[in-house]
Amino acid sequence: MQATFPLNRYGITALMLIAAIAAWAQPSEPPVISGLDGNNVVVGIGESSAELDQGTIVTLSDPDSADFMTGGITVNITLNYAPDKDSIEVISGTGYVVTGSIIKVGPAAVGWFEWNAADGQLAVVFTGEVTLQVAESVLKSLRYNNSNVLADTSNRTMVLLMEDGDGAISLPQTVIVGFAADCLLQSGFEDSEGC
Ligand SMILES: [Ca+2]
Repeated sequence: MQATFPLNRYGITALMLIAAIAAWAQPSEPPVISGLDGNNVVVGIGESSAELDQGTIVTLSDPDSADFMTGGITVNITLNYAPDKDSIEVISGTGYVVTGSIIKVGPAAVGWFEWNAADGQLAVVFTGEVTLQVAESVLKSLRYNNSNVLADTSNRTMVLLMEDGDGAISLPQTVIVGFAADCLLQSGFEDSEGC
């Protein structure tokens, strides 16, 4: 006797329902960021800021998230954070513009960012549809600022995470920011950072 699964009037079997629920519950694959982790960034002499993306240009991929809506990026300064001097911001880039703290694609606001000085954290939140290309441009544009470079030239460590809006988080990307002004403080000192 052949085993049969009960069919309802829509022809949906219990197994089909289980498969559909399993597919729905399948966790998202995390976004993958390349070209950022391990960067050694140097704020030049006479400069007060630097982009976190240096050398190999940062790239972003995600096998299953198309719009990054409700996702975002955080960057935490985890070592030598100077609350009264340090900040990180998003500047305008390819495919989007920043107006104040709002990220716009054309006339549409697709996200915002905020620097939290108490925690030393930049939060970028995507509230609308953000393509892979625009999200990648935002990663490229991230900029560290220092309001008094000579006051504290300790290397800053910062850690970036990206969430894809579907519940998956990238691997942490660590960037070190140093200061060429260190060269001025170390007479005759010369190193690979361009002193
Ligand atoms: Ca994903």
